[in-house]
Amino acid sequence: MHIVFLGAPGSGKGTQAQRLKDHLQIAHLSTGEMLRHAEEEGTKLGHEAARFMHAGQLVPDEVVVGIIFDRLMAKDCERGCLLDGFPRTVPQAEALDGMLAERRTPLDMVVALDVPESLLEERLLSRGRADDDPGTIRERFRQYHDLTQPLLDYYQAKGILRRVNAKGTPDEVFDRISRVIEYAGNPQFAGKSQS
Ligand code: B4P
Repeated sequence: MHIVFLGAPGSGKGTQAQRLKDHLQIAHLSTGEMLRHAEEEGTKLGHEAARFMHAGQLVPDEVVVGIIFDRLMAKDCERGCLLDGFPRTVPQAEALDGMLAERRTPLDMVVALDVPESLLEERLLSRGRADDDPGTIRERFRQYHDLTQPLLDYYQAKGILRRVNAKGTPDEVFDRISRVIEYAGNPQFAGKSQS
């Protein structure tokens, strides 16, 4: 099973993907985490990515696509994976389609987390990561609107977009996501969520 988590900065992609991977027993691929790890390790890639992340900008497509391509080839992704924060642009989505078509493993679902922007800013400011200061947050929202939001139409047209209200506690949001996945016929969730 291949699932993409889509949402604005701070919408809870990482928070929810972490929970879901334990239920589905599939790999969790977070491009944000991979890039921050590369920065901590002081690699050339990390150094280059940090310039963009600290400015609130997206890292260039070819860099992120290269990382995901290598990671998708790993053994732990054979049963599928949860993509958290990738794709974030239409060219990234097209590259993912190409990669999955080569493996003959279609993308099953795109879960879009909907949260009002005022709440997002509050969450990010209280998280306090290096890229969470007010100026950087504004730029990250701008990039989201310009480059990532068009993916909602992209996946809607493919019929695999599922929008989830991501306002509320992490438990409440997880319950809604579980229902969406259960509805799509995943047996791991049968009987878990209440309506
Ligand atoms: P990411 O690491 O993906 O970070 P994010 O969008 O800020 O956060 P996320 O939605 O995962 O929110 P989280 O669960 O942490 O990206 C960071 C940067 O990496 C990007 O800006 C970009 O530069 C680069 N990058 C990553 N992928 C890329 C790509 N594909 N292409 C190009 N560049 C890329 O939650 C946020 C906070 O809210 C946390 O403190 C959490 O505890 C809290 N929270 C979560 N759910 C909550 C809830 N329901 N209620 C209250 N608080 C909640």
